[in-house]
Amino acid sequence: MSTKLINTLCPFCGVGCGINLKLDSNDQLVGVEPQKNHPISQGKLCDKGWSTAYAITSPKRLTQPLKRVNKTFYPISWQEALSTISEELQGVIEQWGSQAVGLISSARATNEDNYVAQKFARAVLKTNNIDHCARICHSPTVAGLKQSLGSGAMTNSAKDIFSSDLILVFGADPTENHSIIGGQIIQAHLQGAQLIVVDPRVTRLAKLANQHMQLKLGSNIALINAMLHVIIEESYFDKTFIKARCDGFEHLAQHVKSITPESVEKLTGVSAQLIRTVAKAYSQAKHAMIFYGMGITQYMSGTNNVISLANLALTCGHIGKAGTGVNPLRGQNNVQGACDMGCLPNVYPGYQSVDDEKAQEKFSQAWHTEVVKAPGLTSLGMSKAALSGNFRALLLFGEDPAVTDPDQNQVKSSLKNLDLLVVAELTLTETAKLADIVLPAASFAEKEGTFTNCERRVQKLNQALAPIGQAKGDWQWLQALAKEMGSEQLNWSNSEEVFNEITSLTPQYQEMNYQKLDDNYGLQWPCTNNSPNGTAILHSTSFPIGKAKLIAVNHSDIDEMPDEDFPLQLTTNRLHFHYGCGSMTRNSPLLERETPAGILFINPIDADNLNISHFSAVSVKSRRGYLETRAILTNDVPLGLVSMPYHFKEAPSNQLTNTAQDPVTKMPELKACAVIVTALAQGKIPKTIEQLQQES
Ligand SMILES: Nc1nc2c(c(=O)[nH]1)N[C@H]1C(S)=C(S)[C@@H](COP(=O)(O)OP(=O)(O)OC[C@H]3O[C@@H](n4cnc5c(=O)[nH]c(N)nc54)[C@H](O)[C@@H]3O)O[C@H]1N2
Ligand SMILES: Nc1nc2c(c(=O)[nH]1)N[C@H]1C(S)=C(S)[C@@H](COP(=O)(O)OP(=O)(O)OC[C@H]3O[C@@H](n4cnc5c(=O)[nH]c(N)nc54)[C@H](O)[C@@H]3O)O[C@H]1N2
Ligand code: SF4
Ligand SMILES: [Mo]
Repeated sequence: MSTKLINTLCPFCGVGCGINLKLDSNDQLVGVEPQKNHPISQGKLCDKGWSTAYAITSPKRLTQPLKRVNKTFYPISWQEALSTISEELQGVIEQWGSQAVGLISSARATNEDNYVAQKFARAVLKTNNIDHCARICHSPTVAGLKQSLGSGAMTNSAKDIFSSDLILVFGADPTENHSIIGGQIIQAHLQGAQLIVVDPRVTRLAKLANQHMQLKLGSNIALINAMLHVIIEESYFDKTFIKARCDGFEHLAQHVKSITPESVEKLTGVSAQLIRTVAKAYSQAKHAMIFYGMGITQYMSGTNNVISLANLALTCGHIGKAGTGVNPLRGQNNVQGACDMGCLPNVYPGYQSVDDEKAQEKFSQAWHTEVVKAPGLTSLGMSKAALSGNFRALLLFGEDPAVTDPDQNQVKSSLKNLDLLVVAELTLTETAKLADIVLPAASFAEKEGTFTNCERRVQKLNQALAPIGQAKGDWQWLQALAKEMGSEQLNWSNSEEVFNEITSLTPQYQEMNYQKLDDNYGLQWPCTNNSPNGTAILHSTSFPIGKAKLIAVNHSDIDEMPDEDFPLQLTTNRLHFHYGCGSMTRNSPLLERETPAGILFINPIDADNLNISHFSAVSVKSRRGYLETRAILTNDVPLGLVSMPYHFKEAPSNQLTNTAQDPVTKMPELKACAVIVTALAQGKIPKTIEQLQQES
């Protein structure tokens, strides 16, 4: 049987591995394999990558538009779907104004889809109410690194792992979540690089590391300030680099003068001696590279946590060279791109501020229409305004906030309160079940476009299959909707034309085109007149803001500490075998057999005190919600801390999580809240959230 291979990209995480989709002679998908020469994945894929076909060919795929009447969905034509949406949207805008409508786009969809989404919001709906999951992911990175370095992206490339002498993994679990990079970190460590892990849990890398700083939840700034104290006191800092390239050193030095390692031992749970050892090792390494993730960003102190890590790297001069840098492991396959495309309420494509007059003029001219001047609402801002009735209609594609946003009961109430909810999806997710109109979306295998990975590499996605049933690509249905609303704003005949408009307006993408991307396994931005072949390492000679800023920041407590009623701390994390809301990975029987649908990790001593045995049913309750699940006893979580993945709609950890937010970015504190865990009767099967809510 002859097979055809289509070069394309893995649709899951931000590593951006190259996959080939294998088609038989009837153009049916028969398998997936890694791309041999791909610059990052180099012939490898993780379990999710190998399992992508299950998500594309799942019998659960939506194949035609649906309209909900009470609890039942009826198939309708595209024409009926588009005219219904158009009428309702225009009705809401007439009555409530454009600030009452908005759009949530998708870090899983292409740059072209995201560019068109924000243009639809800004040029057709006339609102800056556009956001996506970066809000609850790396928005503190975008805000924090922008202040410190002038650019909120990974400063280096994945390949730098192999030119680093010391790798500091701070609040990230890459063997689970960025598995190919995680594997490369292990390989570099085996070849001699020191590995240091800072994490409250004993992750797989923590088990292999030279040092594991097992800090208490949310004590990052105190720990980093104490490291800075040692680095400055012992003169380990890079005087030449600081003098030439940084502002604010004197103030920072003064700020950390009294923050000795001893003074933060109790707060951080890390011994002063270990803080001193790691401060010396990091600062004295020739090339040291920081990787960080959600353990830094998903806190009320998220933006300051990021600034604090930038302080650490800058003070030691570990930036702008091979094997160094501050590297946020961007999560979703195209979250870097969705941010680059301006799917954020305060910036146009290329991070050009919506309140900057020059940028307003540039986009008004390019789009032949007046743009709104005030920044829009964030995703959680839209939910909040929906609850109070000030926000009435939401278009959403490729996100499942009913499972992935904090405080599930509140999210569902706010979605139910809308006059119009439209969801474009691959399958009927928990959020789609609440929609008035559901649109069938084409999957990554069924479209052409680009994704931007965590190392700023813009890569080409090639279409392997025709869209299933009547499914449409996201920018294509947005274009059809704009036409239905009488707008001629979105006029392109293919994805390449959209990309060319992107490059004309996004300075970082200026010199890119499809041919060049195809020829080079993608290009890393900035790709400009000065760097037509892209840029592997940022800030090598200067920062976009001139000198980098050292900004003194203080520890602040997490919002909800354990107390008598809720005596344990809950943190949430990820499992290697499942992804996000699980709507794609859970179609794979191979991935699905790996874990039960919902788990709680608990320390054996806590479990013993609560009469909980391995795999038994437990209830978990917070101030916001209640769920039942199974306990897994493990020393990987310390005493007093329990942890849950957020992938399972049957036992969604976001029933429990807190919406307390970072004041700068509105990032909710997804990594810490207080809960009470109770053993359920022996032999009992945990009830799903649906069963529990039907009963109540
Ligand atoms: N398999 C899989 N891979 C994924 C995803 C998935 O759902 N499944 N999602 C993708 C997405 S969207 C993202 S954003 C990335 C996220 O990737 P990661 O950032 O690795 O995500 P998490 O596992 O949520 O959190 C990372 C670590 O932070 C630790 N942590 C918690 N609190 C603190 C703290 O106060 N300080 C420190 N230093 N550490 C702390 C946790 O114990 C955890 O090990 O993964 C991407 N990759
Ligand atoms: N408690 C807790 N909650 C968390 C986190 C945590 O650590 N703890 N992490 C947060 C983070 S970092 C993130 S990024 C969010 C992620 O939250 P979401 O973005 O809601 O999660 P995903 O599962 O990636 O959802 C993407 C959806 O897009 C659909 N999809 C895929 N491709 C396409 C496409 O091309 N078009 C369309 N229309 N749909 C498509 C998939 O079917 C899937 O249902 O979750 C957040 N929630
Ligand atoms: S590491 Fe990420 S991009 Fe690579 S195969 Fe796994 S999920 Fe896909
Ligand atoms: Mo994320």
